[in-house]
Amino acid sequence: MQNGQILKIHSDFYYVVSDNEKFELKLREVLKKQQKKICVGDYVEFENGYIVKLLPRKNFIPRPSVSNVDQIVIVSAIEEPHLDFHQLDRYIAFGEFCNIDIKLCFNKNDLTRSDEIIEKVFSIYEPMGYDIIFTSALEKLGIEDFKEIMEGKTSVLCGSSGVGKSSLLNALNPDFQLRTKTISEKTGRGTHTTRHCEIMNISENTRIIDTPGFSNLKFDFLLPWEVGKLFREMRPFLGQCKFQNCVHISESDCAVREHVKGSRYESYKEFVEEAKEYKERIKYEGKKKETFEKQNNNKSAVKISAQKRQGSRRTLKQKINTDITLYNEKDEINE
Ligand SMILES: Nc1nc2c(ncn2[C@@H]2O[C@H](COP(=O)(O)OP(=O)(O)OP(=O)(O)O)[C@@H](O)[C@H]2O)c(=O)[nH]1
Ligand SMILES: [Mg+2]
Ligand SMILES: [Zn+2]
Repeated sequence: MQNGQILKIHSDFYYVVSDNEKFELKLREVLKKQQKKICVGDYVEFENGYIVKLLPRKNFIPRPSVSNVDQIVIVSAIEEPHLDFHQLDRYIAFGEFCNIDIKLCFNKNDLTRSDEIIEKVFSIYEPMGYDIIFTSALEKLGIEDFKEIMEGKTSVLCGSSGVGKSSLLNALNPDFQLRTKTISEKTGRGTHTTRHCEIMNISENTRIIDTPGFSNLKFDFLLPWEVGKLFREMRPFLGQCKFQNCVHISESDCAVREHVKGSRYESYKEFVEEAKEYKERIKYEGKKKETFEKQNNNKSAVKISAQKRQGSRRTLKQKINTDITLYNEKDEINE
C-alpha cells in the first residue's frame, strides 16, 4: 500500500504523485459508489494500480472541486473581460464560505493607462485585509509579487475564463506550456481553454492549481441570514441590529445597512435574493432542516436530513441533497 496526492484527473484516470514518482491509477469500484467524489489535491492510498482509500481532507472547495489547499487566489482581469466587481464579490464570498485564505490578483494590468481602477480596487478591498496584487502575464509585470504570495503554499487559482490564470503560470515557468486562448470576440467571454484542474509544482513546497474558469456561481445553498457572515466588513455589526433575524435589507434599525454601502452592499443584496430561492425550495420540499457547525471550521452550513425520497419530487430532492453534501465536510468514505 502506498500514499500519494492526486495531481489531475482525466475521465477515469487519476494521476498521483508519491515520493516524486508519478502513477496513472484507476478507482476501486467501491469508491465510485461513494457520494464524495475524489478530487485534485486529495491524498489517497493505492495498490496494484487502483486507488483504494481517500484519506481525510484538510479542507475542500466544491467549485472548482479541489482539496487540501492553503489559499484561494482569485484572478480577475482589469480588461478583456472587463472587471466585474459583483462577480469578484461572488468569488470572495464563496472563498469565505469555504473558510480558506483569499488573495486577490488583478491581471492584464498592461491594458489600462488609468489608475482609477487600481485606486477603486484598493479602496474597496484593502480595508478588509485582502492581499492585492496587480500583474501582467503578457508583459511579465508583477510576476515577482505573484511568486511571493504563492511561496511555500498550495494555492488554487479561481476566476472566470479568459482572465489569464494559465498565462500567469506560464509566466512563472515557461516550461509549463499550458494552453491559453484569446477570449471570444463575439461573446467577450473566455472559451474554457483549461479543461481540468491540475497541480503544478513551482518548487519543492510551492504548488499552484490551475483550474477551468467558471462564472455561474450562485448562493442558492445558504439561508438568507447566513450571507452576511461571508462579508468581512459586515461581521462586526452582525448581532447589533434591532431584530435578531435581520437580513439587512429593509428592516428598521439595521446596524449593517448603516455601515456597509456601495457596490459590496449591492452584491450582498444580490446573494440574499439567491439565498431566498433556496429557502423557498426547502419550504416547498417540506423537509427538516438543521444548522450544524462544520467539523473542520466552525462555519455553519445547512444540512438536510436524509429522508426516503419518493414520487415526482424525487429528482429535485436528490439535487438538493447533492448540493448540500458538497458542503458537508463529514468524512463519509473513511467511516
Ligand atoms: N493583454 C494581456 N493579455 C493577457 C494577459 N494574460 C493573459 N492574457 C490573454 O488572455 C487570454 C486568456 O488567457 P488564459 O491564460 O487562457 O486564461 P484562463 O484564465 O486560463 O482561461 P480558462 O483556462 O478558460 O479558464 C489569452 O489570449 C492570453 O494571451 C495579460 O496580462 N495581458
Ligand atoms: Mg486556463
Ligand atoms: Zn440588519
